[in-house]
Amino acid sequence: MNELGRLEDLPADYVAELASHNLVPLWPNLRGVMPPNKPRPQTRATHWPYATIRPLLMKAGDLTPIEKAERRVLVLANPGHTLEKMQASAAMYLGMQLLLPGEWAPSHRHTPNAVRMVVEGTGAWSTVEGEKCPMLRGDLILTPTGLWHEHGHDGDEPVIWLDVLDLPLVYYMETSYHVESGRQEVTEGHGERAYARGGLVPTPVFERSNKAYPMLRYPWADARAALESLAADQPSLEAVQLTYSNPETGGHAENILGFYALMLRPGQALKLPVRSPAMVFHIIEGGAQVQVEDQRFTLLEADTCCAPGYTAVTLTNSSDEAPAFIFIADETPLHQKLGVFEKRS
Ligand code: 1HN
Repeated sequence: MNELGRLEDLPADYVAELASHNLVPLWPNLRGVMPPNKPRPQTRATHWPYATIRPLLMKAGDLTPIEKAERRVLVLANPGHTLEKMQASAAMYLGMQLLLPGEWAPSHRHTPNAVRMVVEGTGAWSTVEGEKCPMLRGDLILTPTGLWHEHGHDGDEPVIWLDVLDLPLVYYMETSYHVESGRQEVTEGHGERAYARGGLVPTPVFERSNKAYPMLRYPWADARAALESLAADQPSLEAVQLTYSNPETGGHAENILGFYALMLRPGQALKLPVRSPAMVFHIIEGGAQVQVEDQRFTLLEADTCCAPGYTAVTLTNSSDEAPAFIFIADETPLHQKLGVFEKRS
């Protein structure tokens, strides 16, 4: 491959004159924007232990009342993107949110898509477009683009959850904004009841659901039972994994990011294929080693880590006796829709 000319090879007054006309020579930058054979991700494999986050988040509870925060969140920022950008990867934002008993995070809607993975505590709820969703450990609750959502807490202990948003992408596209409102009216109907069994969907004798997002809450009790059942049914299945899907379309639950629940059998090591999307791993139950090329993290329950795309990742259950349950978020739907999805091995 040819060595291309550098910026320093050009006369400084020429470069300055170009800049004064809003012009830039391509060749000194060409390899940077299009490196040979594979991308050079800014995303770095990063581990955020829950034991580090929790006390700092509780301190935020002391320091900042909910009225002054609206959403009391510590952002899990990837140092490869610089902390100010608040990105876990190119398209993914992660935050750990605290709601204290009696608090209310007011209703709003926005263009970025979000999900919540509940980490600890009971008594909190999210009302999404009129549907009141209880928040229990391991539940996944969707707040897709444009849907009203607010969080409240009738319990007596702190509730903490992990927010996953496609904010970096939506912000980059200059399409990110929000709208506020008062309290929502709670309406009838719960997607997780209507679509309680995979493969059996409500039949449109009169009118088919016109909801773009018919299921908003995916209870952990159901996801866990489905994983156990899949593992028992297929003892030789290597990746015991479920996709959180839209039960009407069969596609991904949201448009940009993909969400999955994975069960590692006792003692299992699972080598994932090398693929283009970045990934996030969050331990719901148990513990796991996450090996990202030559880096190795030991994840305990409620820990979170991320891996850039185009890297080899191996997940190993830390226990020989009990399964480990992992929540995964990735950029697959985005890559597939854009036609840049790749699997290398
Ligand atoms: C948001 O709306 C929530 O509703 C949490 O709980 C985190 C981060 C950026 C933008 C919007 C929420 C968010 C957010």
